[in-house]
Amino acid sequence: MGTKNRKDRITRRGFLELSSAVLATTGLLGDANAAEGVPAHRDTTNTPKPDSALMTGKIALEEHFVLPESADTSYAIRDLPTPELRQKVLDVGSGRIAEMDRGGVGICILSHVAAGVQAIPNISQAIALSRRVNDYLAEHIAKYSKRLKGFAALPLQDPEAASHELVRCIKELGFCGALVNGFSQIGEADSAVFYDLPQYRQFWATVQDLEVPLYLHPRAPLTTRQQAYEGYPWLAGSPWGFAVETSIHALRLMASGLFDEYPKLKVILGHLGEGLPFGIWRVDHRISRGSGSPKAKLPMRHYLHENFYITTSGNFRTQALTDVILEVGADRVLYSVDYPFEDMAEAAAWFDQAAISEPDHIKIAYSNAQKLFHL
Ligand code: GRE
Ligand code: ZN
Repeated sequence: MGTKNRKDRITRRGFLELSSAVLATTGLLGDANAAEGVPAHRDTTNTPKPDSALMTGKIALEEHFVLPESADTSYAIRDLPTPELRQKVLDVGSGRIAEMDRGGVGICILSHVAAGVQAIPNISQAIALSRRVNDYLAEHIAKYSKRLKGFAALPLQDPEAASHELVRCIKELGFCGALVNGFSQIGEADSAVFYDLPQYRQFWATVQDLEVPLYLHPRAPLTTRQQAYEGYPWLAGSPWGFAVETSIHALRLMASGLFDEYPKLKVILGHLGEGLPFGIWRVDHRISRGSGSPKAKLPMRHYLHENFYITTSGNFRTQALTDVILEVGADRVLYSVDYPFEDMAEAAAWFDQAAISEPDHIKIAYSNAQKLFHL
């Protein structure tokens, strides 16, 4: 096995030079024909230095706004720490478009900030808020319909209401799918309900029937359930807890047999897969050695490959991106920023120059998203 031996010999320093060759020999390099007919996307007209060329026309899908009346509530993100960030997340207009231009992003699919509707224990309030969020989003993106699209916020406190709201958002508001901020608090603040549970099967049936993806976005664990973070409460949020919460939620969905029942479901994970591409082999390995008995028929990695898409949001690291491409293939990786928590220009400065093949760059930047969302 030449490929294996060669990979084993790669040193950290040599890795970037060799990564394209490794992708080619492992069959993960994109088909060069995929690039045919695609317009030139490196806009060099205003940029004398070739290495500062901005790749334009990217599509980004973990990009957040906040409902004005929610900006100062506990169910909007607790850390809107600066006035600039607050102003950026409120802007669903020209300021946001200017930021997209700075980062070479042609289209953003917008979603409400975490934890949003998921953090409203009162069921009728959760239903009302999701309608308000979705109507507000539809009204604002209509003014920039070529640049801004929407993901539905869903009141998963009531699975049937969530199904109805998703249908309304797709069929009446023209949204691209849904973005859900992790588990829902239901009835009381100290509750965390995950969507592998039986009461959500009908909801998932609706998602599959509509043929739209569901973005499983992070939220932090409840403060009452942060024992391991004691003394380091900030670790429970975006630096680490986000990935822990979301990867466990995704593993619960896989292990429950959900994707055996609904094999066409499409779930999107951000932040280069919340650690799962790196860890999934060991999960299956330990299961195969008797540590665990999932209800699912197949190894977890099968579902990660077949039912998940992974975005680059807030994880601008070529070593990690290369691992994701090697694990799930470039056809399942999509560009994203995580604006305004991340910077459009910084994300582009990394991605546009990342040492991956040209066909993979095109797939991840926009062509995978064009296919997935029929854009
Ligand atoms: C996110 O939406 O992913 C996010 C937040 C808050 C801080 C960082 C972050 O909602 O990535
Ligand atoms: Zn986000």
